[in-house]
Parts: sequence; C-alpha cells; structure tokens
Amino acid sequence: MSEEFIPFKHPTTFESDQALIEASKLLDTNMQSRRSVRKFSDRPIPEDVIQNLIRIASSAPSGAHKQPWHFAVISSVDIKQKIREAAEKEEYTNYHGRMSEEWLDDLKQFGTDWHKDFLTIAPYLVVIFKKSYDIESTGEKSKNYYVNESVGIACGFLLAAIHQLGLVSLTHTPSPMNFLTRLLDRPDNEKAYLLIPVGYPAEDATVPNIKRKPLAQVMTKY
Ligand code: IYR
Repeated sequence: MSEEFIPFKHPTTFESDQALIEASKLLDTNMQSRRSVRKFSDRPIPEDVIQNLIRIASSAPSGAHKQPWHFAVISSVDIKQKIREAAEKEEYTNYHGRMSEEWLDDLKQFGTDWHKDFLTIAPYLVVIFKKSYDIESTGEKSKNYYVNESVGIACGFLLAAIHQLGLVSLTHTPSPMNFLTRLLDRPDNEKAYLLIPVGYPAEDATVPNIKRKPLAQVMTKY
C-alpha cells in the first residue's frame, strides 16, 4: 500500500449564507422525502445506473479502508424468484411465531406480512454482503475492522443515492438470511447484511403516515 499523500480540495465550497440555503434544500427538497417503499413498478433501470450506485456505495469510508463489502446485483428473473420463495418461507415462520407479540405490534402500522412480491417485481435486488475477513489471492486470511459500521455506512450512501436518482428502495432483512449465501454462491467469509430492492415506485404506491422525531428529540447541544 502507498504511504503517499496527495492534496485534498473539496470540489464544492459555500459561504455560510449559501450553506444555510443549500442545507435547507438538501433537507426539504431532497432527503426528507425519502421513504421506504414496498410497492414497486417493474419499469427497468439501465444497468449503468445500478453500476454507478454501487460505485457510490463502495466510496463509503471503512475501517482501514478495507471496503469489507460485496454487492450482489440481481436482475435475473429466475434468481429473483428463488430469493422470493426462500425469503417468504423465512418470513412466514417469522410472522407465525418467531417474532414476539411486541414486535408484531410494533410492525402493525407498516401493514407488512410474509408476502414479499416486491422481490420479483423490482427490476433489481441488491444484496449487500459483509466480509468479516478477506481472503488474499495467496489464500491467506486478512483482517477487516469495524465491519458492521463500514457496511452500514455504505448502505446509507446507497439509499441516499437511490433516492437522489428518483428511485426507491427498501431495507429488507428476511432473517435469517443465510439462504442468500447459498443461492448466490458466495464464499464463507461473506454474510448477507441487507437485501435492497431498487426500482421506481408503483403508480399506486402508498407509505404509512409516520412522522420523524423532531430535532430536539434526536440532538443535544453541548
Ligand atoms: N423482516 C420482516 C419483518 C420486519 C421487521 C422490521 I424491524 C421492519 O422494520 C419491517 C419488517 C418483513 O420484512 O416483513
């Protein structure tokens, strides 16, 4: 690895007045309208768009810059069908005894159940795998650091970028997700972290009428 340093300049700089305007725009006309969506359109997305989304996700900071993630990008109708069948099997068990009453109660407002038709309707499924360690070309194992934090941040980048392109996503966890390692033929050092369908919202898509916590509840000034 290179120990060289190169100059860094941010490509965008604002005076503080403009920063305030830009911050409001970013909040009100962009990020605040992001929602998890469960009703997708089957309208296709160009593969190049998905590739750039993955490049954006993979630009996230990570422990010792190990980038301890792998993105499985699925558009195959056959594989999406297999994933749906396996996910619905797990979710059926989740909704019929594996999730506590309290958990089921917390989920009522989202109207979810074990049916996961978005898994075959969305044009792309992205499965993010976390790599608890790497396997070098020599076959030797090498350590990764802060893997959960790193992969979580990469997923955050991905979700934000998806929204900025007018697309929608869902952070789906059909737990346990080990079936994804098997179906996608991933190596032992990878563990499925999140399954994110990506696409356009269905014309008649709706989302639950939930509110975000106000700033005073999520921030303390010191
Ligand atoms: N994985 C299930 C249950 C579920 C759990 C949580 I936490 C959610 O925020 C939403 C759903 C499902 O996808 O239905």
